[in-house]
Amino acid sequence: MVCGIFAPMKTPKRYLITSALPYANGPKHIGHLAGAYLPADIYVRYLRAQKRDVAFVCGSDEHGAAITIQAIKEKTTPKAIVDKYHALLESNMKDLGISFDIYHRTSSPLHHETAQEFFTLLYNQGALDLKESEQYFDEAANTFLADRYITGTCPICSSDKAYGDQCEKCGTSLSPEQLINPKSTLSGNPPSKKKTTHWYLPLDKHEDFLRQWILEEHQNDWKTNVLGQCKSWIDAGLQPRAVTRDLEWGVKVPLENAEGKVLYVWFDAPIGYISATKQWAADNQKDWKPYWYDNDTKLVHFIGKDNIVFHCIIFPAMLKLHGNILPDNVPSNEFMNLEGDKMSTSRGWSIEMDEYINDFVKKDNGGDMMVDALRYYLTAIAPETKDSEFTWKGFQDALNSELVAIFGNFINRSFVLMHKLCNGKVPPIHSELLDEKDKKLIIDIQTSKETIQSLIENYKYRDALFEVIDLARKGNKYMQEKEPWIAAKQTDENGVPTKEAQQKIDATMHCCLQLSANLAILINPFLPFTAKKMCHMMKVVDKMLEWENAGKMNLLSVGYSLRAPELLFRKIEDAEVQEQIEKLKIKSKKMTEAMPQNENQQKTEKDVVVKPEIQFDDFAKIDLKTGTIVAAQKVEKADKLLQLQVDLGTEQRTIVSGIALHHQPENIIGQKVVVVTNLAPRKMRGIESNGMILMAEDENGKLVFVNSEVSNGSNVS
Ligand code: B3M
Ligand code: ZN
Repeated sequence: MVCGIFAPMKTPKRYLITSALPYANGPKHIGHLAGAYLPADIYVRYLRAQKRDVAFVCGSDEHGAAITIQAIKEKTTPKAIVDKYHALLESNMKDLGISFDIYHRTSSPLHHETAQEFFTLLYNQGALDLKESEQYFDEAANTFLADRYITGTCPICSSDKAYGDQCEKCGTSLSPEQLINPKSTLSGNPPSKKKTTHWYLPLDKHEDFLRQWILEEHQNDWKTNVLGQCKSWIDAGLQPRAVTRDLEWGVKVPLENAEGKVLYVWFDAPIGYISATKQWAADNQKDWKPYWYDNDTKLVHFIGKDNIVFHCIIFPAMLKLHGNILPDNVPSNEFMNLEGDKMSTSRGWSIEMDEYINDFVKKDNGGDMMVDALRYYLTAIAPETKDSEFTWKGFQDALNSELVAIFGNFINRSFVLMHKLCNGKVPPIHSELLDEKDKKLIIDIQTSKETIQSLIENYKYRDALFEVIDLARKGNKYMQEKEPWIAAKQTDENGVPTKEAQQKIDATMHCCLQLSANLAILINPFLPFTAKKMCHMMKVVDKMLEWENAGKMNLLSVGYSLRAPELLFRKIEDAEVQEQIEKLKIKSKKMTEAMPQNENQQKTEKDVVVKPEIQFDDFAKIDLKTGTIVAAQKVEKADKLLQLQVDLGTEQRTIVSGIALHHQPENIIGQKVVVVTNLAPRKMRGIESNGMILMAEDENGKLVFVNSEVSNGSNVS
């Protein structure tokens, strides 16, 4: 039985699975793990168990301002930074069971070569445009200020910590020009402007292809959050993107007249997937090319939601120009919060992978079992469709009442009873003696296998994991109903169970043990260390974990003696929960206190919107009238502006409004609006704006119209 909602898929010849390359600028927290690494690892472990040809590649992203700014902070060189954090990230991922086939790095010569070759091919095709523009410049530091070298206030959410490439609070991608009150990260000074030339990828020329490929071809198989973000980007009109920067640290632009220029980090980083594949292939005597050129390769990028535009729009446009295959899917997760607040390494409100490893895995009562405990909880609360929240209490509950009480309990009881009632051996079963309960259990195992398979192939790991737990729950119920300990009391004159009673016990325990073996196979992609331990208890080799074995009822041979049960999981005590919460509070207090003054003043939603009190007279000065938008068009060279003609009943006004990122001109003709009509005229991009329309910000940060169903020119008071 296949889970009804999904159509069966054709099996591709090979898979190339990537996880976002983390910046090697510091430790990464468990929110990152839950977003881009753990789901990919589950998928890959499943594919390997299916004996599919799969390469799982990742590595450190070692370029860009993220690295050089950290080097300034730590008073060292960018090279020292990437060496230090690359080693840390590589070892953390390994400790947490993330089974990359290769964890590469973008500072490697092979990567530089690969990225330069990529750029050159596009350049030679004429696919890149050279343009001169004025860019922000820091006179004191004598350097151009792109991306994270410039900060300011976000035009969308008003956070005063937005970077020149992105606002981390609301996730909006920005250009330095959009920042309000920009200042240099290096000197803290307001920047000046200076002319420079750069190469641009004209995304606007690829808009039709991207719209067709994403919004039509993938409208049914990509996640809604991914499609939604892509749609708003495409609808807002794609703009040319500079793919080079004036910086020292990075991949040098491979052209003669390009002194002091490097590739933009978001141009070279995704090419890191290709260089990693090349290195992996070289290390394993394989040919890398089919993984990037053969259409029968399924390429899947696992990422967090702040990376969507790069993986769904920019990189695919690059891949297409370069002649590569395109991703089949980009399953992006939302964010995982922590104890009621956004996770943030810099504010200390986080659980770093490294911290968890030290506090739980490398402790006496820890080990791999605590890796699986974390993998369990992170999958159970995975932010697959919306932001989710990690709490230490939730971790404790999930562990104690699901993993220990359901899964661990079933395996433990099966092994204990088998030793007690069946001499420590797999007992025989007579098929003619199977009752309805036995038969139902056998069907349940098969059904679960198919459901889990279908869910995993459709990137629904939470539900897949719950299905495994549910099967263990069915096992507990089965054992409880069959009560082999009662049959054991039907004894003959020597005190041993009667033949009939023993046959009943044997049938029940046989089914429980075969279910245990099945559970090992089904849990393996999620909790690989647990599956391995179960194999050890059953004295079977890891080969048993191959997916095709799931659903079988002869995995353990009759008469085979099994080991005593081992401890699969341990409970989390209340004191541990308290300790972690305290630790989090202390860490965050320490780190926010150490921050420069203006950075640690966390704004609440209210701080952003509440303005000082005004008197009625102040309000009465504002002339508000209703109107209708009768014409709308984009303002040239201004991403955010629309030029509107608004009918106010007695007159028409030209109003320039910053809503272009939120509304298409053709969709707002006829829209009723409220207008501030006595605002002094203001010139924007050469157009005089005579008034302002009022907009409201919805919960997603989108600007929506304040509706007014009255005739034009009515006073608003
Ligand atoms: N390093 C951004 C990030 O860590 C970036 C991802 C690159 S994936 C090619 O969110
Ligand atoms: Zn913002």
